[in-house]
Amino acid sequence: MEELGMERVKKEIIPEFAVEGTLEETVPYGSGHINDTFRLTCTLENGGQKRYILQRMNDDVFKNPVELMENVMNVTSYLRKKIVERGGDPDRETLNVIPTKTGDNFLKDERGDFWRMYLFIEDASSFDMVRTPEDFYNSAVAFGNFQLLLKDYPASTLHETILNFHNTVSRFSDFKKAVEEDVCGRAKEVPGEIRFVLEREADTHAICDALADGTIPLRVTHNDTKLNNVMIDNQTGKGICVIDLDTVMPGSALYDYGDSIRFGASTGAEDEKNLNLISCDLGLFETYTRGFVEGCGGSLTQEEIRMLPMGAKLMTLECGMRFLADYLQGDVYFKIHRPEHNLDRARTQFKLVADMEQKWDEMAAIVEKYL
Ligand code: ADP
Ligand code: GN1
Ligand code: MG
Repeated sequence: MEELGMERVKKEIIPEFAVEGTLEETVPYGSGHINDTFRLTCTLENGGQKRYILQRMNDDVFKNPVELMENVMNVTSYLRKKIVERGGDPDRETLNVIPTKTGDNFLKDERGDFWRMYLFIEDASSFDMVRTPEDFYNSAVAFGNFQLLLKDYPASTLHETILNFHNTVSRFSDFKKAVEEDVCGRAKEVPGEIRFVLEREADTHAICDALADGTIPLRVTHNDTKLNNVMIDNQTGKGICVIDLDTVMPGSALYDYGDSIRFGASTGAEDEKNLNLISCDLGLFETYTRGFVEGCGGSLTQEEIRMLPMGAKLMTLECGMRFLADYLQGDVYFKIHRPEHNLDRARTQFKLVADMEQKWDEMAAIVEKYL
């Protein structure tokens, strides 16, 4: 995708959307690795303000933005109904798509880029690090609850926006291919990291096999449950809204649980360079487990609960493989902000996996309590 000029965004993109009031400010926003996000502030005639989120969808990552937006529209209108039924505020508790002036749910601009707009969720924040265990607990309840709300959603009507997104077996084979092709000649710099992944091939089958033989059920899941994909209400501290719905697809509860642990139960940032600062905090692991099981409202099966530690380990290993593969391929998928950014990210993930392996019995004992 091409670089974005702010003037072009203001002149050519924003005027196409049905925003209220006069545009005052447009700023790049958030720290997601995939889309280009902007926050818009408009002044209303009555002197009030209205804010929006504008995103250029990443069509290198999402090959079919039209299908993606179909998923987003269908899932958000389903959630809206459920939220209204329970007496909630659908303008804050789910994403709301702002149409274009011609009534479409996205804009395809002259260059072929895809854009969409959401109502900005006010009085709420998303965090890149766990501030307090309460935040992490509340995010767990929100992600668990998200899955519960979508329990009866007709999964077969969802498009698979990224094929085999959390299929760790196919992720492993993609990784091996990236090592073999070694298009940038970087493999020789990272033999230890590559070996770390290759030694764990057997593990990559655990969740795929359990899904295939029916040991655990296929569900509608979020699949990208990083802490910064949930909005925490500034007043109540509760997880008010799950955002970043691009990867809502059929999956396993273990994916949603595991991805949150990988990001939020780490004692350091995803891209921390000092690996001595990285470990899996078992206090946070337990806090999240409690919140997620509660949020799922009794819908998790005993086998799913038993396999939660495997969810945490495999989502972490998978993410590490993806970061390292991207490093080997020349940083073409995840946004990077410095050279070796993806390598640093991969290393934190492997450090976490190794730490989880050390703490395996304790992790198993913690989840046992929630059976
Ligand atoms: P990415 O796929 O790149 O991660 P996200 O959809 O997660 O993109 O958006 C990036 C960030 O923008 C989020 O982490 C959040 O801070 C902010 N954000 C996204 N949507 C909204 C919204 N509707 N209201 C307020 N903030 C939002
Ligand atoms: C990406 O979009 P964002 O930043 O929430 C990625 C996730 C990774 C995550 C790692 C569509 O999430 O799968 O786990 O980065 N999203 C996609 O931080 O690939
Ligand atoms: Mg995000």
